[in-house]
Amino acid sequence: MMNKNYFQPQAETMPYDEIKKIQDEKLVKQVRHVYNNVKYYRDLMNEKGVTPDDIKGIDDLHKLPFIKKDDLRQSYPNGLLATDIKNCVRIHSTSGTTGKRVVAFYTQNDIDMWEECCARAIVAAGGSNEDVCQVCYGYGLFTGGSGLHGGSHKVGCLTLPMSSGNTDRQIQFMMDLNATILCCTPSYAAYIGETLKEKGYKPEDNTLKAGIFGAEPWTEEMRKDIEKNLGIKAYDIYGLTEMSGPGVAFECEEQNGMHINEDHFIAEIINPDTGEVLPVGSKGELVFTSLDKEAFPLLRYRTRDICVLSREKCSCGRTFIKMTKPLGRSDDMMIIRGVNVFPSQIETVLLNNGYTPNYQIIVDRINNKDTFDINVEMRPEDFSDTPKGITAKEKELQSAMMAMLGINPKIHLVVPNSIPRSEGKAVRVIDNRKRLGINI
Ligand code: DLL
Repeated sequence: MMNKNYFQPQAETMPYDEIKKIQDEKLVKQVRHVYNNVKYYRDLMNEKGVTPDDIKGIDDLHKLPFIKKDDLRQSYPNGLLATDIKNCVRIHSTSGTTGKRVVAFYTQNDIDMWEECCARAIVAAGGSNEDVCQVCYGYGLFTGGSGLHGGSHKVGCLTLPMSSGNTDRQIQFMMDLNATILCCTPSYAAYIGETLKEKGYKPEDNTLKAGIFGAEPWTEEMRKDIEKNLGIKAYDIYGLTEMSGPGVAFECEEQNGMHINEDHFIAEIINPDTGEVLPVGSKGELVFTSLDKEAFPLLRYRTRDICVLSREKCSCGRTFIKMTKPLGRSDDMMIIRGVNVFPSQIETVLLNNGYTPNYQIIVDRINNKDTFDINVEMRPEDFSDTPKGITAKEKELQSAMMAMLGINPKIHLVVPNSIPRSEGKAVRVIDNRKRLGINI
């Protein structure tokens, strides 16, 4: 094997039969842990007539019930917790389909495993303890900031915990502290690239060498643009809060699909309509089972991300299976400015505030920034209001949306009955980012 850098070479390059053996053993243990500690999932297993004794290894995985976003909503906040809450050291959270968010719990071991996954991604992008890693994913409930931050620590990089936003300050720190690795959403990376250009910097003026970008769909064209404007190699990283956060899968130097950390997660592809398991190489919905998580272990979680898996040999020497970028979703979730948004959340806010569910969401990407507008039909009492009064109502609704979604849409109150009614399924979302080739 060529001399490559891996964070955990033994795990990352083990032959498939060893991976399978590890998955077999861990799955048997994990099913027992979940069955014994999570009533909600135990009931699902009982309903399906399956017991832990039926699961002898990954060939039996298909016998287990799926778990879906809706199950997480029903178990809010801690119905899927598999350990005493006193063993937990942190939570993160992401949007649910309506008002209730998903809350993911972590023990210290869960955090360590997650950060190691992120460290693998950083090392695969050429990172070492000589690097300066600028983390401008959001910190807080979102997993992006903490995940890459923890990974950067494990690698021993000097970590710049910038969080997102304040682009002038990002650029100042990047330049003054000689950042070498940039971690953020691809659209923010593109925006930083544009801003640098506007300020008169050339790509060679910065010390960056690599970027680790994910949390939202992006295209190969965007990758080329970012690489050119920043003078770096841009790596994709994938993950979801339900499985811990970023680092479930990461790109290596081949930049051709992301290796899934198979010693911690089992990946399956299913037909989203029937739930049937499809062979490797088929396009379908990605389903994950977390093998090591103690606090919030999910068995057969349906991600709703559509992708293809491949076990082709990779020139980087890693043996973990690869996934393509998500090629779309099997539900109506949108990712706007890196934040997951469901139309049902918007509907909940409208109904809670006395509006009818006649609305239209218009999303676009202009100068690498997502725009987010919602047209809403006025309530009868708004209709006779003055322009100033209407602006105040729009602001009020915007605050309510912000509280639910975590991002600010622009609200436009429009006259009643002006939003086209549909005879079939209402067209609630107009996502103009599709014209950029983004797999929404
Ligand atoms: O977005 C975790 C993350 C943070 C990943 C930072 C990468 C970097 P959630 O907020 O729970 O978690 O959103 C998960 O985002 O199901 C995908 O639909 C989408 N997603 C994540 N990574 C990618 C990617 C984080 N590289 C949802 N490309 C997932 C496209 C992505 N979509």
